[in-house]
Amino acid sequence: MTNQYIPPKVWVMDGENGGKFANINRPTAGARYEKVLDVGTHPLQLHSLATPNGQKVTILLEELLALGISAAEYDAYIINIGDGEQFSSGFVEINPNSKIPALLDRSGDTPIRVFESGAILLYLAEKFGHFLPKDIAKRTEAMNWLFWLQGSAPYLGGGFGHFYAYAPEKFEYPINRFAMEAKRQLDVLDKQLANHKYIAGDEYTIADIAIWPWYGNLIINNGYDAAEFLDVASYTHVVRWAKEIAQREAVKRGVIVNRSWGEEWEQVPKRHSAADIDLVMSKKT
Ligand SMILES: N[C@@H](CCC(=O)N[C@@H](CS)C(=O)NCC(=O)O)C(=O)O
Repeated sequence: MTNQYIPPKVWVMDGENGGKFANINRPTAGARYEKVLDVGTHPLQLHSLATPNGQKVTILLEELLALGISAAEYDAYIINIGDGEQFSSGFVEINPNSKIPALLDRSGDTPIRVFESGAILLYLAEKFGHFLPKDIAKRTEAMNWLFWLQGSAPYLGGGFGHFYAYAPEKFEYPINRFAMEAKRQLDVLDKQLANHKYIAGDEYTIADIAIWPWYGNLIINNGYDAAEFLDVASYTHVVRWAKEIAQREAVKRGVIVNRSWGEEWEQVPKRHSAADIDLVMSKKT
């Protein structure tokens, strides 16, 4: 194996390294410019984008609304991460980590900020009392898989997806390493779903809502253009689960919120009421 790169004693950022997102990446945190976030009329204010991490939250909110929980009404604003909007002072106030999704709950006396998509799912599931079983054993199993997803998805997205789809060149070593890990993860899910209807048992929970946008999208929408490369069709139990969840009305609605790409009928950049989604969905022929 040849290796041309010798790391310097101390790493310094040396211009842009190419690849998608290179223009916004810097080794520092904090706001880069002043801007106050928009505020709508609902207590729940979501600032997000329809990437898998963003879709988790909008799917859960749509599932809650589908149950008739009107207190889950929300205003959703798009944060264009390619334009660096995650670095505005207003966004950094609700998420010092500058990554979507971020939620502000203004229903109480003092607004509560919630960042990290897993924390947001947990917050909303507990606040409204749905999609997280009450039974301690079932609840723990749902939490196991929720935390599994939060720890595993970065290997799929930041590891496999980055090197297979976004890096400026195809490098064999990281693609091999992360393809192996992505397939191992798919096999973990497949073995679990062979014996369970949903990932944490017989109930649809926030664990499914967290995992589906990552591994469901990989299977159903050929995420990273890698369905063939990873032979996703061979994980038959994951395929069964992914297709079943894709049929849920709330999932169909949630995945298009804060989206500004794709077909006209799958783009709801801002959402203030159900009508915003209905209108866009009605454009599908
Ligand atoms: N662990 C975080 C990850 C969030 C995340 O990586 N968000 C990405 C989009 S999917 C982002 O905002 N990236 C912008 C950036 O890195 O500057 C979560 O689950 O909320």
